[in-house]
Amino acid sequence: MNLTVADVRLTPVLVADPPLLNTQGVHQPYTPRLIVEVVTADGVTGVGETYGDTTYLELARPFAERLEGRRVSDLNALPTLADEVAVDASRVGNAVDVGGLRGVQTAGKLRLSVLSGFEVACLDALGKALGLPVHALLGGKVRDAVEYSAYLFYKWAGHPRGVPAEPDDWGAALDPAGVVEQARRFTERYGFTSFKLKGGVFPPDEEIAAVRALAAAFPGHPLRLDPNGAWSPATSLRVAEELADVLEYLEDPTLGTAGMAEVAARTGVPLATNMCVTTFSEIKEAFTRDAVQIVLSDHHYWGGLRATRQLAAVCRAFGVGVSMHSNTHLGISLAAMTHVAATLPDLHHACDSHYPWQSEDVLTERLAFEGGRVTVSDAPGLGVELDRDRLAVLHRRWLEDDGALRDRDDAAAMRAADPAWRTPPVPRW
Ligand code: GKR
Ligand code: MG
Repeated sequence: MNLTVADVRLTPVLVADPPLLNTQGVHQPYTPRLIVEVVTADGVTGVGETYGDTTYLELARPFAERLEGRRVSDLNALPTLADEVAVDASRVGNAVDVGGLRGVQTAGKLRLSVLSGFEVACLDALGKALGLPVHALLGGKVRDAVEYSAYLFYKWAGHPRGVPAEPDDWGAALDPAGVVEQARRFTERYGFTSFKLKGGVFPPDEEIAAVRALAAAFPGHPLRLDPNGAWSPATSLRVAEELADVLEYLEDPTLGTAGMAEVAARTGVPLATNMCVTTFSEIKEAFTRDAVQIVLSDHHYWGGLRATRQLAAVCRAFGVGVSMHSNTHLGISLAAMTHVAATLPDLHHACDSHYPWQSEDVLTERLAFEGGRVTVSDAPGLGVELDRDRLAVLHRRWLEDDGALRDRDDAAAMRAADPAWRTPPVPRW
């Protein structure tokens, strides 16, 4: 068996995305992702997926060159390769719109996000070569299916008039009734039983009303609200107090460890984060100050599936819960998330996934949610197959784009509807 990497293919794509609202603006009609293929000397191909914005591509290209000639089993060498890849630090700030939603953006984090796509591709190739599923390479699954939450968004019916976009059949959700209707569709289509609402879009009282409406429509079901740090500690405490009886947790109500610690000290509602703790170096202060009770891991931030397991171990040591965050992603990432989640013993909250919002994919067969769960594949590797025709179509869209959509920019997308829109101050309320 020859596990040497003979070829690496990088294919940036633009994927249709509905007009989902968040505190910084609205999703663009198409979002960039990068598909990574690693081919061994024996002709085994492994696939991975990560962010596709320009800054990530600029790192992925030299990373791919360095990977050739190494073995797909040399996973511990990947961080060194990532460190060798130079980052033009002055460009890091360009990702600021979305970077704000992914925590503080740094060159080191960009490298880890790029690394994650290659690690997943190497694991997929290694699993295929050995005839083992990725979860087995991580030590084996402890569950046969992984539970996901319905990820609810305030949403327009369509992208602004004149903006080229794919239509979607979710309709608008701009008030409590619309949010409940969206949640019903999620349960009908996918069987989800826990719900997360992306907040920070409307004044807090409107979002409190939406969560109250969800609690009335789905009594006893786990509910979360995530304004991406749009509130001051005082507002966060008021929302926590008003929703204490129905929230499973409040996610990133306010920005920064100090603010999160201030809120956590004065409410019994657990606080979760994918913004305050996004790197190993942020853990010590946040955990010792008891600023967060649940860390939402994301293998794209943390540097891959094995790093996600390390994070879970640290969380366990501190008695902090762990679950999973998601940005817009395709089926390769959902497969990777499911494999690693299947191996985490202390996963007690449903994971987040944007996947139901993605009508397009690069796989021959979409992953399915049944009863809100994705079955853990026991097929070799990730258990997914690339659809080259679909990949070519989505890549062509990227090639034909004039550059406007190649970097996610939710504020720019919002300006198509409201030319006066500026990224709101923090805290917004
Ligand atoms: O897709 O609008 C979005 C989300 O707000 C995303 O960017 C966040 O990173 O889903 C994420 C979150 O939980 O904060
Ligand atoms: Mg979040």
